Amino acid sequence: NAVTIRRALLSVSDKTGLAELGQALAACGVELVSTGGTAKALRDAGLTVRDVSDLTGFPEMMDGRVKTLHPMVHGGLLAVRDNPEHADAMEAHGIGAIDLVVVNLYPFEATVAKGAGREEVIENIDIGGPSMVRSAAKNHAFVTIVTDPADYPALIGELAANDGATGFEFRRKMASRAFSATAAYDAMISQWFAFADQQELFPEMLSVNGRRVTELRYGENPHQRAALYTPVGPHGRGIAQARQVQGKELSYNNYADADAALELAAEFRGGDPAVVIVKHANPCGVAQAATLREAWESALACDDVSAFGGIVAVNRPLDEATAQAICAIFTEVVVAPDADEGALAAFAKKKNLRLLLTGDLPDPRRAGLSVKPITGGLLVQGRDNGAITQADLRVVTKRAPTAQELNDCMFAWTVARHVKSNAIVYARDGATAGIGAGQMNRRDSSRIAAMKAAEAAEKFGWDTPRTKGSAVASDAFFPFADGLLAAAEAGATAVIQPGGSIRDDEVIAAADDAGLAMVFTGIRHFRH
Ligand code: 93A
Repeated sequence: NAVTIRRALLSVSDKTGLAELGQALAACGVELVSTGGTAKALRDAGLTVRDVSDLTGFPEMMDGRVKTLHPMVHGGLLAVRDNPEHADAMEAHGIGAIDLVVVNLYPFEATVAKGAGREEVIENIDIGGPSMVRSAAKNHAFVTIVTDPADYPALIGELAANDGATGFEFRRKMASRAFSATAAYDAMISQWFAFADQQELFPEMLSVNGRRVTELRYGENPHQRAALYTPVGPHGRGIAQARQVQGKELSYNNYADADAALELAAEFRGGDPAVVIVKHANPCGVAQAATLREAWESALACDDVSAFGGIVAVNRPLDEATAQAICAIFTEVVVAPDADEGALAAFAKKKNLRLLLTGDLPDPRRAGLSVKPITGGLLVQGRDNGAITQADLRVVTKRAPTAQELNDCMFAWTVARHVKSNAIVYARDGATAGIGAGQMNRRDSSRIAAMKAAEAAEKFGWDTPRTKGSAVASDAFFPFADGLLAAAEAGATAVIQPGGSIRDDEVIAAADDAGLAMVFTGIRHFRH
């Protein structure tokens, strides 16, 4: 897979590092072919260069609009070297192979930035450059493409290490960068059109990064415009692809909440029947039981006040009994992999309720990116798909958790990663007993969760809140013992948390004093 570079085509607007690169290539015996300005710069550096017009048999014409757009160039770039028909075509037309392309494009962005007029901007839409970049990158099995002067040293290093050749891995990496470069270039052009035409920047602006599925009535608030997009390129199936069986049009907030509910329900993919109730992007009740119907009752009992107007997601096809129970309270959206005839009939009576069928639930551990806009930029990170099993837990207290406590710990931990930080989740017997979300300190989350559990006990006439004998999960370490003590006070007997605080010793001692069993996960799940 090593390809020796015999002929290089250089055509660069940014001449940074060009002379050094030309010298290095010439030293390897590479024939240099160039367009006007690039050829001049190379000759000024004392190098021998062949003009591209000599190669094509055509002069550079029409103000340079047509320089390299020619079969002598693109045939030399695109030919599959080990394909006999391609070789015959090269032979028949006298096309010579081009092994290396060094191109950087007309400075479109800088031209716009300096406030140039429309004609000058249009003239700086590079056509021949991106064409060569794409031809070379497509044929990276044989051709090396470099689009950024910052990569010249790496190219020189690659040639030095391989006796004037490049390896496949290098070519593949550079091809990937090349397509990123042309994609970003076209994105800039598309955005300039949106501005230049004085169109509202929205939503044409996003047209290069995604496909608009539908415009939504409004965004998070009525004065905000909004739309649903699906990314260009490969992506899984999720809420954006769900089939809406009935109900009112989905709103922006419905999509966001339904997504949060689906993501948590997906954690129970293939497990016992599970029900998730979400409100304002946080779960307010989650339970697993022998049937969906029982799981629904148990999830609802966690915080039935918040569940009003909530979003429900389940991990298996909905049946009639569960559908009827859900219909008994006001629910905005129901998300399920599927629903049987009886369930569909039950929901049909609630005209406004939106029912979304997703098919197989997404893999909760799949890779992917999450993007968050900040002033003047975007923060991009990998999905939080880190996960642990019971085997990864480290017992840090004198008392080890019982099997029941361990199960409750894992359940609480699974829910906690889907709760906004600071997240505290109490769980017992496969159901959340209290959830504290989004507080600025962990002790408050702990207290709120316990308060909700106490309210539920009062309402449902239980002798003790479900936090009694529960496990409590914290999405990040307890920095002080107070949050943990608040949990003990609420009746928790087991704790699951990442550990890693400089005061872990204090926290562990407090847990031992309170007779708690505590495990460390070694991984945290902030969600801001
Ligand atoms: O006007 S173009 O779109 N037509 C072409 O055929 C063409 N070939 C190369 N622009 C073209 N280029 C661009 O010229 C390259 O992408 C590079 O940015 C620039 C280099 O021109 P020069 O060597 O004359 O400075």
